[in-house]
Amino acid sequence: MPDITHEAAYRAHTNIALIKYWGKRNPELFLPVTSSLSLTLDAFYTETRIQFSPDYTRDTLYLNHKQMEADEMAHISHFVDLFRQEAGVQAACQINSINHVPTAAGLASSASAFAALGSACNTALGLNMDAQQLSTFVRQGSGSASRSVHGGFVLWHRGEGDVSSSSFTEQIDDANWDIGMLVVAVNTEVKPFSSRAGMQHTVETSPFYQQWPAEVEKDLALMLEAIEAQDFTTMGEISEHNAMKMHATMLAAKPSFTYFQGESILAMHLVQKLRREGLECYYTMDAGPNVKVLCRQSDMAHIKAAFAIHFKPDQLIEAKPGPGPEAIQW
Ligand code: 2P0
Repeated sequence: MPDITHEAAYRAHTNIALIKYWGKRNPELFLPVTSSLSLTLDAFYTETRIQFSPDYTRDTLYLNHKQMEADEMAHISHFVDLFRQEAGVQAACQINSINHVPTAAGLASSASAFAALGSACNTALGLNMDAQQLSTFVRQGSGSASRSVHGGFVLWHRGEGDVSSSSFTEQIDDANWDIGMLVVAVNTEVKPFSSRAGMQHTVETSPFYQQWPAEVEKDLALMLEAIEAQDFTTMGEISEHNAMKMHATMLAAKPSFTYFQGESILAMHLVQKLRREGLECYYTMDAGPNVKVLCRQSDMAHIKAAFAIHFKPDQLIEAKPGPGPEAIQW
């Protein structure tokens, strides 16, 4: 690399899985036990700039203007190393990153963070990787981040054995139809069990986990057909069932744990009630207490109004399908 600064800046959006990723077969390479499928959302994103310079003596990262501690930097530097090795460069970097996530949501997302950082590394180091190859690098920052390398509905292939290049993501549909997601932010003081630790604990101790890969395989096949047919009802039913099966594996772990909180259950009951009343919507939950309500964008206003009776305005965030990473001016 010549003796000058190389830099790039990207915006990447978070994604919510409709068929969940829960468990790694190879933790070093972030290779998942199963394939998964997600929807990228417009409402939550990270903007990141990276600058490489021979003048820097070490890697630094400022997240929301606050410098990251040295111990937290190790994983980031290891991630950037993947790109440095590919490009044959050694220069240290400075990273600035801003998370655009409503504060109340508590949805700070490693998915948008690593997708933005990986995209910026790819451009700053002149690697010109296509999205498929980039997803295999981004995956090694955080598994779910590999899905944020595309917009719309995204399929993450589990891949074969320990072959990193076989576990990539692709967009299967741009989701440019009547789809929306209401994020119900359940505030919590409780420090969550990280998803990384939670999934490992589940893989190791939950007797229900043995059934999980077969369930995902069935659900994924049906989900792909439903998306192809733009069959919202089937999509919603499968998403909700898949999410609850994932949470059931956690309840059966030893010791048992759950991300559900009181307001999470309230939100799920509300979805069921709305469905009984003829307003079609479905819930999904991830490694935290927030509930995401999959709905038709055209029903969003009605659904939000029903939730507004029980939740405060800043707890209800409307989202639409979002795009893949975009280069930005910094
Ligand atoms: C998902 N989750 O598919 C699932 C559902 C949470 C529950 O992907 O260890 O932060 O960095 O690969 O990607 C969250 O897991 O875990 C996640 P790592 P990640 O969205």
